[in-house]
Amino acid sequence: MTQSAFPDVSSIRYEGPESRNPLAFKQYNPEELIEGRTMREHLRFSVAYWHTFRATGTDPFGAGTMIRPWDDGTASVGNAQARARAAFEFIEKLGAPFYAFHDRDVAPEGATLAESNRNLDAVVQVLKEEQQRTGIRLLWGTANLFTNPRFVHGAATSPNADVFACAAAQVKKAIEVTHELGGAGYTFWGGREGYSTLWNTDMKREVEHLARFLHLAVDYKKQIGFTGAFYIEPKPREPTKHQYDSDAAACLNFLREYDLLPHFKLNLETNHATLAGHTMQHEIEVAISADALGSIDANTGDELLGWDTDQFPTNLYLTTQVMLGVLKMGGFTTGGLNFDAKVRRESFEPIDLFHAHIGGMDAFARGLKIAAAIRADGRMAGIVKNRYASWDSGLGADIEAGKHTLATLEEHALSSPDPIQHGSGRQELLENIINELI
Ligand code: XUL
Ligand code: CO
Repeated sequence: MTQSAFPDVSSIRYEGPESRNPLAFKQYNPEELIEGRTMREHLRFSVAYWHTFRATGTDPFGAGTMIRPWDDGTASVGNAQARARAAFEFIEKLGAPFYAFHDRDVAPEGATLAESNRNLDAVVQVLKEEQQRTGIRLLWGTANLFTNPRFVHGAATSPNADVFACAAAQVKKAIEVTHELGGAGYTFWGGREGYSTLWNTDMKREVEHLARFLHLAVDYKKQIGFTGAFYIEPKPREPTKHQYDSDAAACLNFLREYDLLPHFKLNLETNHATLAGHTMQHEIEVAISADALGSIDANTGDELLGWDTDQFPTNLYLTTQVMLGVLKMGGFTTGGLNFDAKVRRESFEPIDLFHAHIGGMDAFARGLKIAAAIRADGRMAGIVKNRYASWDSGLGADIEAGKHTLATLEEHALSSPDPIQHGSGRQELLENIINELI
C-alpha cells in the first residue's frame, strides 16, 4: 500500500444543515430521494483531473503556489502513476462517483507520439486498477489539442495538414483509452479551433476541416464499438479571439449544417456561457430545446474578471437554475456535473481541494432540492402555462396546427379588439416565489 496523500481526512459524510464540521456535507445526502431518484443519480458529480491534480496556481504574473506533497514535480511516468493513486484516494474520500481527464493531464507527453501513447497506457493501467478498486467511473475522456506548440494555429482547423494528422492520431488514442476505461462519454472542446485575425484565415475551409475531423471520430467510434456519448463544449473566446464553437446556438448550427447533430450532444460550462454574453440558464434552455443537453461543466466566473476564472460554484440561484433545467429534461443519461473548477491560487493547501468540492456539491444538492420544490409548488409552471393559454384552443391552436394564412389572420385582426397589454409578465412575482422557496 502506497502512502496516503490525505492522511488527515476520512470519508466525507452527510451530517445535515446543522453540522459545523467543515469536512462534512450539509446538503448532499447521496441516498436521499428527490422526485424518485437518489441525489447521487441526479447529480452525477465528477472531479476534473486537470484542475484538481494538475493546476499549479500559476497566473500571468506569478509562479505556481500549490502544495501537493504526493507529487515529486517531475514529468516521469512513475510520478504520474503515483499522482493517479492520490487522485483516486481524494475522489473516493469525497464520494464523487465520476472523474474526467485529458490524455496529457494523466500522463506525460513523450518525445514521439509512440512514446506518448506508451506513457498513457502505463497510467491508464493504474486508472483501471483504481476504478476497479473504488467503483469510481470515467464521466468522459478528452484529448489536449491546445498545449503543445504544434497546435499554435489550431488542431483540426490548423492551416497545416500534418498538424491535422497529429491531432487525429491523438484523438484516436484518447477515444481508445476512454473506451478501455468504460467512459460514459468523450468531449471535444474547441481548444485553439478559432482565429486571431481573419487577414490570415480561410474560415470556411477551417470549419469544414473541423466537421471532417469530427466525422472521422464518429466513424472510429463506431468501428471500435465505443457506445459512450460524444459532446461538443462551447466557449466563445480564450484562447483565440474568436472560437468557432462559441455558444450553444453556434454549436447546434454547426452540427446541423455538417450532419453531425445525431452524433453529438453539448457539454455546457457556466463560465463559458457568461463569456459568451449569456446566462447558463439561457444556454441550458437552448440545448434542451434541441434535445441536445448532454453534460455540464459546473463552475462559475467572477463578475469583475472578464476571463475564464473557473471557480467552484456556490451561488444557489445558479445551481437552482441548472437543476431546474436538468429535471425538466428528465435527468442526465450519460452526462453529469463535472467540476471544471480550480481552487484559487491563494488556496494552496491540499485540504482546500476538499473545501472546494464539498462546497460545490452542497450548492448543487441544495439547488436540486430547491428546483424540486419549485416544481412541486407548481405556481411558477402555472404562471407560464397561463401566459400561453391563448395558444391552447381557438385561434392559437389553429395557428399552431397550420390552419391559417396571412389573409385569414388579417380577417381575424380586423374583426377583433386590439389585444394591446394582454397579460402581465409577472416577473417580480416569479422572483418572489423563488425567494420564498430558496
Ligand atoms: C477549457 C475547458 C476544458 C474542457 C475540456 O476552458 O473548459 O477544460 O472542459 O477540454
Ligand atoms: Co470545460
